Amino acid sequence: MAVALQGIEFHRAMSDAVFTHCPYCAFQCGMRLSRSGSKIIVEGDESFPVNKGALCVKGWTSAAALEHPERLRQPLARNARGELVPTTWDDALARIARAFIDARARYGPNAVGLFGSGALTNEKAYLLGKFARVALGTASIDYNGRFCMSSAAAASIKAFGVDRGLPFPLEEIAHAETILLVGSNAAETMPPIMQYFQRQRENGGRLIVIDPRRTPTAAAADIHLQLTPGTDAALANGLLHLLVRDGLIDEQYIRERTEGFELVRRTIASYWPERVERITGVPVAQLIEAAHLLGRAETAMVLTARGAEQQARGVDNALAYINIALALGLVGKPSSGYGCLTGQGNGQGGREHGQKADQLPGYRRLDDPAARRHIAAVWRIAEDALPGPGRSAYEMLDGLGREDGVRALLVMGSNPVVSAPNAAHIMARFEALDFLAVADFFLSETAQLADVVLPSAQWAEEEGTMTNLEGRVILRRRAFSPPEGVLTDIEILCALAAHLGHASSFSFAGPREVFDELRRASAGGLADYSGITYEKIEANRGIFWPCPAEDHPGTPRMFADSFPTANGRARFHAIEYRPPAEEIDEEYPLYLTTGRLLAHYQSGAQTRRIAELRELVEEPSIEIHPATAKLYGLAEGDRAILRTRRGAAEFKVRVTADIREDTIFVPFHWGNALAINRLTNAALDPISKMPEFKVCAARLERSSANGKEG
Ligand SMILES: Nc1nc2c(c(=O)[nH]1)N[C@H]1C(S)=C(S)[C@@H](COP(=O)(O)OP(=O)(O)OC[C@H]3O[C@@H](n4cnc5c(=O)[nH]c(N)nc54)[C@H](O)[C@@H]3O)O[C@H]1N2
Ligand SMILES: Nc1nc2c(c(=O)[nH]1)N[C@H]1C(S)=C(S)[C@@H](COP(=O)(O)OP(=O)(O)OC[C@H]3O[C@@H](n4cnc5c(=O)[nH]c(N)nc54)[C@H](O)[C@@H]3O)O[C@H]1N2
Ligand code: SF4
Ligand SMILES: [Mo]
Repeated sequence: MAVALQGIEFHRAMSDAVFTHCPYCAFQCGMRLSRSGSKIIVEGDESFPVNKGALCVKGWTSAAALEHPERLRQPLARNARGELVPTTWDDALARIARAFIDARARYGPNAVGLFGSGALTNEKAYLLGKFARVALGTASIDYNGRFCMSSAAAASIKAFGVDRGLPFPLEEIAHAETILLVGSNAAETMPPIMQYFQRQRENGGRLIVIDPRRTPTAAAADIHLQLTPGTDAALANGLLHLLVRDGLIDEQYIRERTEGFELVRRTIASYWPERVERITGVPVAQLIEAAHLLGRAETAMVLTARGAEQQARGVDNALAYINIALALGLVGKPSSGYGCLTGQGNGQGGREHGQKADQLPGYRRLDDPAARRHIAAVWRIAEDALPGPGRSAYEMLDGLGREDGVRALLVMGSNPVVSAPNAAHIMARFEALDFLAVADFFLSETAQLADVVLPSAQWAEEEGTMTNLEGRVILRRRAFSPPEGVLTDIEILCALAAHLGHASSFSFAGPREVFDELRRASAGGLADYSGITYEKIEANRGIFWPCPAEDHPGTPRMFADSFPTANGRARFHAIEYRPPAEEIDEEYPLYLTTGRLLAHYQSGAQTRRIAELRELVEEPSIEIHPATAKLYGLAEGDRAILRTRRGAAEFKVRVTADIREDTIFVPFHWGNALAINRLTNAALDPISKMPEFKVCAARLERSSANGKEG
């Protein structure tokens, strides 16, 4: 596949090269870093079994961030004139500690908040959760993974009792006869994964992609179901309806390994193909073809990503697709099953070790008395000193500066004024804070609002473990020292804890010591890391959790015999299709969907600063179908104003027949006036609290700027 192979070149191995992993996505490609003169050389690591040497353009250019001129090299604090100016670490940390103590004294412990990230190593995510509960005693902690994996995670826990994105190694993709890939543009969001789909095809397998756009991923598929945004539950129910109708489900598996199918059978009975075509726009013939490819395969997989999950019914959507995998008896069978493709570098580990509002390490629940006892003992505090569950990410951000909300906040590893939905509103909430501190490598849009900015060490400058999209715990090694004046996030948290009078609970020499405590804290939990050591990771190129003992090899594939539910069975959930939170109408007649481009990462705080990536894509465009463009009198390169009920923004127009006529797409990698999140809808899923990034109602207007250009 061209996209997957683009940019792959192998360099001669340097003897002093350090093997580490890419700073960006959950694929966590293995790479080698070395220095040649003043240049840092990045090479793909052919020996790492996941990417096998391949890197995407973001990985190839990642070292440019390390010595970037805009990199933060000393702490900043606001002076009397309101400007951010350099200061000492001692002053910066003392200011944060003072602001936290003040907010707590005035408004109570929950007025101090932490916002973490799926970009943080396991050690940092763990330490941030401990810092909230032990050093601050606050319930107010959550993280950007709420905007990312929370719907699929909640669905997996409901259905299987545990959430490990892929409960099987990636390698099995190559051996699945049919794969249903839902709302994933993997060819751009994790290009090296395409080698597995390519091998699957060489083995005679078939790929079905569900996406409102004909993406490079959809173009690589045998069947592309180009659904109306927001209609996944109807489409999934419709496929299951056909599988039942045509006798393709696995009755024995359903009987022996699952519960709750009868209600699902009754629910999907009314999703006959013509009705599903009406709702989703996918022709009946295609529905039948896809259902038969899935149902008649010996081995098959259902994989979901953000397209179906980032919706106000994202959990329902994931559950509706899981129903298909269970009804076909796929879950637990080799080269088969359900999985979701995790997004952020440590999206998986980041949701396991306690930076979530409702969670303790080891994927434990904060409201579970046994979990509280276990963790309180590891942290050597009284059980009732542990706060209860707090608010989810968007709810916390929405409450910033309010009476009962967070008044003093530390953000570590996220840029929410660009990446949160309804971002203009969120920007105003940030401005209403009494105090904001941000730890980052760069002065991100969020850091620009801060009272204190802390310069953090980057990925290649510190050690730490990451858990990739397969649940494989890997080791990022340190290749270089951080620039002078820069501290690691772990050093920052420990120093800040000392300023708050909690030095003894945060006296870690480094990440290894934090990991040792994380192992003990996770012991006996669902995500059990207690048997994993740095040495074992190095010897095996990663260890899959759960790994409950040092002589345990780890768990590459799960669910072969049972599920970690009360009775060992997987659970079906009857799902009714419901329209998106905001439907299109005369005033706002188009669906706006948002997502990613190959060359940029997330809020763009890192990749917009890299010249090669900026050259690939300088600014965002609106993707519009030619028929729609004509309707609005727009041509390629014109500027158009895009308006939703939240606001308006002006973008360049990209005309493409690869998108549905009723849908437009804008990437979210830019800030300020170009931040598409100023327009998105913050309707939240009732269970996962995931915002509806993937669908809202919009309208287009010609920009007056076009007139000038004639
Ligand atoms: N280049 C790049 N790679 C990345 C990232 C990045 O920012 N840039 N971020 C990483 C992260 S954190 C994540 S979470 C992943 C995300 O990886 P993906 O989920 O692959 O990425 P998205 O572009 O958000 O969304 C995928 C697709 O969903 C489609 N879609 C929109 N609406 C719907 C719908 O209603 N139903 C369905 N079925 N599909 C719909 C979009 O058209 C889009 O092609 O990527 C990771 N990798
Ligand atoms: N419209 C729309 N919005 C979306 C999405 C969408 O599809 N559409 N997707 C959502 C998803 S899936 C996600 S994951 C979020 C991501 O959104 P964000 O959380 O904003 O993601 P990043 O841009 O990765 O922000 C990371 C910030 O932390 C810094 N950073 C990175 N690593 C570290 C570290 O180790 N330590 C410290 N201290 N700083 C670090 C980076 O420089 C950057 O400024 O966006 C969400 N927003
Ligand atoms: S961004 Fe993801 S796919 Fe690209 S090199 Fe990094 S880890 Fe690999
Ligand atoms: Mo994400």
